Amino acid sequence: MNPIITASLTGPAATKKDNPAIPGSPEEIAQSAREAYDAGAAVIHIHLREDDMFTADLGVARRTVEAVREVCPGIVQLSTGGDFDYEARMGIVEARPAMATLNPGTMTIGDHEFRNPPGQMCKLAERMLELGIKAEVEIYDTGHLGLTMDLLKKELLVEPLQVSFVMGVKGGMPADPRLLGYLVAELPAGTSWQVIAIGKANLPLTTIGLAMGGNARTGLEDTLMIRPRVLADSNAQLVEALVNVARSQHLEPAAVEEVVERLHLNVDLIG
Ligand code: KMH
Ligand code: ZN
Repeated sequence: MNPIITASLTGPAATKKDNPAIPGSPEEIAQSAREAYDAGAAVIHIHLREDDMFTADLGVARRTVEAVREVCPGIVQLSTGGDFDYEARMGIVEARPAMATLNPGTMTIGDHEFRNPPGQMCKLAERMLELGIKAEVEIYDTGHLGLTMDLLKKELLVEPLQVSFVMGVKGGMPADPRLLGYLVAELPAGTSWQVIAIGKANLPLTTIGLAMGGNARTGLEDTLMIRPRVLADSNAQLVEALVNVARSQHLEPAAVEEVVERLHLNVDLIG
C-alpha cells in the first residue's frame, strides 16, 4: 500500500533560533505546507505559531486552517498537544481541521508534565467525533496502546484507527526498532500507523517503519537536521529525503484522495 507521508512543520518546542526555516506565522506555515505537499506530503501536521511564538489561540487556528487551505491541497491536521492548559488545547479543534491529534496518556516529556487527564481526553475525542474530525492517536509508550483500545471500546474512536508511535522523546519509549514488532502486532487489523521518530532517529526509524508497511512522518518538528551537523533548509527538503527513501523501496507517496478514502475522512473538512 502507498505510504501516507505527513509533514510536521513546526512543533511545540523548537524556534527560529534553533532553525530559521521553522515557519513562524499562519502565512509562513501555509507556504511551507504547500512546499511540503509539492514534495510528496499528503497530511500537514501543524502546531500553531504567531510572531514566531507558540499559541493555542482559536483565532490563529482558524486563520491557519484557512491560509493553508487557500494555497495547499494537503490534509490539515492540527496538533492538540503542546504546553498549554487542556481547555485551550481542546478549543483548537473548533477550527475544524480534517484531522487532529489525540494524546491518550499523561506523562513526563523532557522536563515538563504533559497532562492528558482521562476525563478531558474523552471529552476531546467526543467533540472530534461530533465535528467529524479524524483523530490521530499519539502513542508514546506501550501502555498508551491499552488506553487507545479503551477509547475504541467506548466508541470514542472509530476504525480504521490512525496511530503514531512516538519514539525517542525523553520520558517516552526509546527509538528502538525492537519495540515496533510488538506495537504493530497489537493494533486492530486495518489500522493505519506511522513512526514519529525524534532527532537523529528520524531517518533510520521512519525507514524501518516504511519497510514494515507503515506510513511515515518528517518535518522540522521531528528533526532540525537534514544530515549530521547540517540544518535542514526547509520542511520540503526533509519530505523530499523521506520520499526518496520510500521510492528506494518502490513505494509511492499516497495522494490526498487516497488518504481521504483510506482514513474515511470527512470531505466537508478538506480544503
Ligand atoms: N511532538 C511529537 C513528539 C502532537 O502534536 O499531538 C508528537 C506529536 C503529537 O506531534
Ligand atoms: Zn506535533
